[in-house]
Amino acid sequence: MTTTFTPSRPYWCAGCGDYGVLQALENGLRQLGIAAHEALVVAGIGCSGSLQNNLSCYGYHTLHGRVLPSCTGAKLANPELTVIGVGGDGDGYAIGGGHFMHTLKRNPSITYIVMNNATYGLTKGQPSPTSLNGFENNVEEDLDPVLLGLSMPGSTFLARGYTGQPAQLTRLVVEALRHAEAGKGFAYLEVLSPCVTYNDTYREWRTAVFDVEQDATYDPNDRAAVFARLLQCRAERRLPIGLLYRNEHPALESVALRKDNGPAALVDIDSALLKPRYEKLMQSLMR
Ligand SMILES: Cc1ncc(C[n+]2csc(CCOP(=O)(O)OP(=O)(O)O)c2C)c(N)n1
Ligand code: SF4
Ligand SMILES: [Mg+2]
Repeated sequence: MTTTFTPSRPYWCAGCGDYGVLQALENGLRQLGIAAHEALVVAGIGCSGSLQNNLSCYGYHTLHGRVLPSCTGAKLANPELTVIGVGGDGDGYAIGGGHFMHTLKRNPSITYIVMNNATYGLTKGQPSPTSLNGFENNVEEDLDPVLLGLSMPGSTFLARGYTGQPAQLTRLVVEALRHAEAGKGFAYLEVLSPCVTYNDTYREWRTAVFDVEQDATYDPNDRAAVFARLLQCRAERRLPIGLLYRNEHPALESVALRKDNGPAALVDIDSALLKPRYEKLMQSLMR
């Protein structure tokens, strides 16, 4: 494997769920034989965002809430790259919530892993969009991002894992990476990843999770049935995990890239066609 970056050791609190996510992602990349120089991990701001420092592939620590536009840009510039976004529930559903919705709608072939601990861990435990009513005086109802994803017509892959079930989590990471690698679009994987310091939910989540893969009647291809089932789970305060929804829809890069120009990162900027345009652009920037 080509090493492009020397990873640092994680600095999360002992017991933080994010260790399990790092392990599952490392396992998934290894199982699919994706080399370090073939992958880019874009991370948000938060404890979860530091995950990118612990991998040896290309990494980019973007602005708070901007994981998805950064990933989409990278994928459109170089569709051959395996692009993976990682971040927290605050990063992805609060400041980055608008990008989440539009990325589901656009369906670029990237993988997005959200470490949901239902709090802002890095800034010491404020409520996030997924915090329960009552947590730290939160007066709002908690967001279910999978239900949001189900309401978006372009959604193609919605899954949820739990760090307390590591074997299944690795399988879900592999499934998500496969979906994006096959050019089928946006693979969204939320991981219930407890923050042991500011919102220790291990005890509640261990009993609240409902593994849809253990239910032979659950059909992830039937949107209306999935909706009904997830609403029922919500009413019962259960947390469905597993591959929750799968659909087919054209991937963004298959419809948005111009055939005549080619993706930006793969274009030969010395070509007779592009060199004059490139030089003109550089001159305009130096004025
Ligand atoms: C523009 C901007 N606003 C606010 C902050 C402060 N801030 C840093 S991390 C964070 C929230 C992190 O929560 P989450 O995304 O859930 O990550 P976690 O630490 O829980 O993994 C906030 C509000 C910031 N860095 N930048
Ligand atoms: S504060 Fe919470 S989310 Fe951050 S490293 Fe510690 S346990 Fe993990
Ligand atoms: Mg969080």
